[in-house]
Amino acid sequence: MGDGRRLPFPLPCLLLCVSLIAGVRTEEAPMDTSRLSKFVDHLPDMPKLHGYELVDGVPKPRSLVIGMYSILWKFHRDLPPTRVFAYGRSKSKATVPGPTIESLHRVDTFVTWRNHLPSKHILPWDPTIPTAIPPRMKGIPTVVHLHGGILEPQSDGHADSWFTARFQSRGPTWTKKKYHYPNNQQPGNLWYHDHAMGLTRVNLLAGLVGAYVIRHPEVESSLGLPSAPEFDRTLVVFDRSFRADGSIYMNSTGNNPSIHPQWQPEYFGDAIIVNGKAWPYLVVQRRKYRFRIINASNARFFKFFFTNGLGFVHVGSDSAYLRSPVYVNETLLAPSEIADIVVDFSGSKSDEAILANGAAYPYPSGDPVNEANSKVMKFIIREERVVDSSRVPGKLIEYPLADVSQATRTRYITMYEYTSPTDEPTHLYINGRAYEERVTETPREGTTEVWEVINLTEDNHPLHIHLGLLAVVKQTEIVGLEEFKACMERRNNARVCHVERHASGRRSEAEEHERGWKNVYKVMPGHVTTMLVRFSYIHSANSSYSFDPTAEPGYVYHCHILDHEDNVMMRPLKIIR
Ligand SMILES: *[C@@H]1O[C@H](CO)[C@@H](O)[C@H](O)[C@H]1NC(C)=O
Ligand SMILES: *[C@@H]1O[C@H](CO)[C@@H](O)[C@H](O)[C@H]1NC(C)=O
Ligand SMILES: *[C@@H]1O[C@H](CO)[C@@H](O)[C@H](O)[C@H]1NC(C)=O
Ligand SMILES: *[C@@H]1O[C@H](CO)[C@@H](O)[C@H](O)[C@H]1NC(C)=O
Ligand SMILES: *[C@@H]1O[C@H](CO)[C@@H](O)[C@H](O)[C@H]1NC(C)=O
Ligand SMILES: [Cu+2]
Repeated sequence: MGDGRRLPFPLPCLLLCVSLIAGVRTEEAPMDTSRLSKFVDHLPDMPKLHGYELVDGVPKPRSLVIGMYSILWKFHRDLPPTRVFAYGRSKSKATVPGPTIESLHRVDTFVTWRNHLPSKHILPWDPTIPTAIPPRMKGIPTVVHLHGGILEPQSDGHADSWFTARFQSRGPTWTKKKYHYPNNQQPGNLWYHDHAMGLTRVNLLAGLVGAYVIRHPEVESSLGLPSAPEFDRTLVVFDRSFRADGSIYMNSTGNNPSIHPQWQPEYFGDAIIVNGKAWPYLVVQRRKYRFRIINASNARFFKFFFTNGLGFVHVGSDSAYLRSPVYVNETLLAPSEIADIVVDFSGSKSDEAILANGAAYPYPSGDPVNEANSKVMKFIIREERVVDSSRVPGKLIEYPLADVSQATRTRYITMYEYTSPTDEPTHLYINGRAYEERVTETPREGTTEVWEVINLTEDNHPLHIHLGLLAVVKQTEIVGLEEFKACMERRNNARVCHVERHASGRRSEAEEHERGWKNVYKVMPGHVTTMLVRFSYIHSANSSYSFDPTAEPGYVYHCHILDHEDNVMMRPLKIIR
């Protein structure tokens, strides 16, 4: 930003904060994970928890208690057990990722999330970015966000609604223990993960992630997609680095250590983990499978493809079914995005298919993939033919897109990255504003707005909006980028800087499978991305939510590269009526 608007750096780091960087061994290098054999561990299925109860065959609401525990987890046959933080119904049942919660449309699920974590973190963190720090540093702040959930603010897992073990310390906006998930939105794939202020990246790295599916049998069964549990699988994918003793490696030195002793702009791990195992394998039949792939990496993008040429079919995005299936040979998944795909192994010419990754990191301009992170998992395809009565129908489910002309207003959302004199990123802000500054995005319930998202950084930032759903209209290259950027850095006002004149370059279409309503969209650098943002359900014409969306503490929207979100590419979002 220009001089007039230079934002205060967070607290200078005194000696104290060095001692706060908790429980951390100092710089030992990560091990070379490429030494680990690939495809030796069988792909686990995470435990399933039903978010409903059947009473005389009728589904009824259910209350669950899910804890967060410090446990040891085997990520690979040849790696010693790793200390992780894991979700589960009890310590002995806790897993990484956590149990998959299966809920039914219109049947309430209640979850009391309990923190049983010790007082010291297993990973380094950074007290100089805005961070939840409990009194006397006792306990690890956590709060659970259901990503993709359309639900009340009190249950949304607001970053400042954190709590420590036994709810001893609570963040400033903490309201209640038992979260309410009404599940009265469109069927689809969600995931839950930690969202504590300034700790999201490390709490997820430690293992606090899990899948959540909302099913709507009346609507979905007629589609005929693979649906038996054996053929409808959730894959939670993330990347991690390890030390030779099995512990998770995260660099404890920041890229600007005199400003932020630990924070780095992007975490990348070299081992690719699927459902808690590094490069696992799965034996499959020669038939169709549905895979709901959740990218739970901090910063790694994945470009998935099969080495034996098998294609796949997108049937859903990260929030909803697509209107019709989209056939592709590769797909790019940003952090926190979800791909809902069908793979038909019956046409495979070989008896093995390796799911591979070809995305540079950081994406799109970083290092090419290497031997280790270019492979994800292996499918071993049985030889014998089987009868497969599932299908991919020509039409899936259509949720109408609003027309831009019906939008009630336009907002400009600009992404800025700030650097130190050594040109290393120090922090990132949306609209040049710190998270604590007063709320500026106050959409009205039931409306659809146009958000013009302007990326002035060099990275692709996956934008995620709590409560709302977004649909990309167009992406327009900025012409005269340097002039526009210089103006924005001085004035921080897109209209004053003539955004319409600059947003006149080449237009690129959203990928076909990303044209519907979504939760996350990858915002291209140097472009203005025009999106519709809708604050109502998409499967019903009712413009009111079933809860009060105006309640405290409100919502947030943010970049879903967790290292950016933590420092602090996140802003409050307050719904009005
Ligand atoms: C950790 O980060 C620091 C600062 O960016 C860097 O100098 C160092 O090489 C990193 N360590 C490893 C093992 O990558
Ligand atoms: C996928 O690859 C196959 C074989 O290379 C090709 O025939 C097909 O057209 C490709 N499909 C798409 C959607 O690109
Ligand atoms: C996974 O999500 C992370 C963070 O949102 C993102 O940086 C990464 O590119 C994503 N990877 C894939 C394969 O989508
Ligand atoms: C964001 O914009 C910058 C320039 O303003 C560009 O260099 C960068 O590539 C953009 N990021 C993405 C993901 O398009
Ligand atoms: C819309 O939803 C609200 C909240 O659930 C409900 O009170 C209202 O009756 C609904 N309106 C219609 C027309 O269904
Ligand atoms: Cu970002």
